[in-house]
Amino acid sequence: MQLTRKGLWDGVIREFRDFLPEIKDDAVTTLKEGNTPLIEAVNLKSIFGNVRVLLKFEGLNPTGSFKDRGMTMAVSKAREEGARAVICASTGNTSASASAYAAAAGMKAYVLVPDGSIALGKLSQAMMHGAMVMQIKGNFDEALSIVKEITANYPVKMVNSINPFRIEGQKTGAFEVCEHLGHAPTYHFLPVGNAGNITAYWKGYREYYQNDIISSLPKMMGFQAEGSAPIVLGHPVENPQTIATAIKIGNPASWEGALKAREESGGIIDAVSDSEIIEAYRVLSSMEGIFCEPASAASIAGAIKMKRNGVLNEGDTIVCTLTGHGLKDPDAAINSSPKPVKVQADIKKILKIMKL
Ligand code: AN7
Repeated sequence: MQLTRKGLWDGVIREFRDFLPEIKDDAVTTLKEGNTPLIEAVNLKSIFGNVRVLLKFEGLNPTGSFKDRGMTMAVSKAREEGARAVICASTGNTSASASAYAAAAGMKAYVLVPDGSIALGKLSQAMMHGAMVMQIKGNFDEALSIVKEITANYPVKMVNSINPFRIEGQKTGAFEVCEHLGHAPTYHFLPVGNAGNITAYWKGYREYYQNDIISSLPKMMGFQAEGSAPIVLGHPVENPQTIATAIKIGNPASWEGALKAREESGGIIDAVSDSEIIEAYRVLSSMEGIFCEPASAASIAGAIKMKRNGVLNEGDTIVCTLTGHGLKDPDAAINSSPKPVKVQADIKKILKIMKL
């Protein structure tokens, strides 16, 4: 028998080369991101009836979030240009991804995160990958404006999604959905923070449509957390609040991109409450065996809300992007679950608890 390369995956830059800006091969920095599963939510029939629900589980990327698709592009491009260091402001996942890809590229990473508002898993990643982690006594929006000022004046490459290469890489999520399904879904649901991802998915769908790879486009459905919903309100939020720290953002960088996705696709940008987010988070992990982080569950919470409001019809196919892995935020998981039972190492007592 001979070995085959069946199933091997070379990362989004090489796999989707024809649809991405050119990068010299020796600058490509990849952790083989992408190729995440599109999982059918078979147990959610009680909620969704005959609406077909598919989950794009981006938590299975190398650093546990969708950010890796954009980061491979941004860091590879920075490396090609000869940059020695990258910088980002982050609610956590961007910092984890930037730190990992910078380490792989042999570059320095500087990350600015809001003190006390970043999930433990994400902080531990940035620290382990050797980034210079700065915890700002302020929120994400303040951190981002400092990063913008630094990159305007110093030779450090910005890898927030204002960097257009981030959006280019992230659009590959839409390509994969089309490849897996064989067509575009009717609706695509996403959580919205800085609105980079909804901008990127819409760009990806449009490019496949323009190239006749798909013959219809989905309606883009973006969901912010109620206490951090600037796009829904139509103005920045000074002091954003939500349990979903990843999307605790009051002044999104890609605001215009989100409006464009909504208008061109005939979709919506709406809000879900923290309790709706937590309900969806728990439903997914307990009924489907899929553990995403709270911000990711905003997409499912949005889909549940749309089903209840009669927006979704029988026969519709919807895709929800689950942007990050549940292990990123163990505190949120533990705080929203019943406490484990403490019991002595005594079989009788254990059997009693098990009601056997
Ligand atoms: C799990 O890491 O903004 O609307 O700095 O981590 O493209 O911003 C994270 C955002 C959704 C929102 N889900 O995506 C950051 C950061 C998760 C996230 C979003 C984020 P965008």
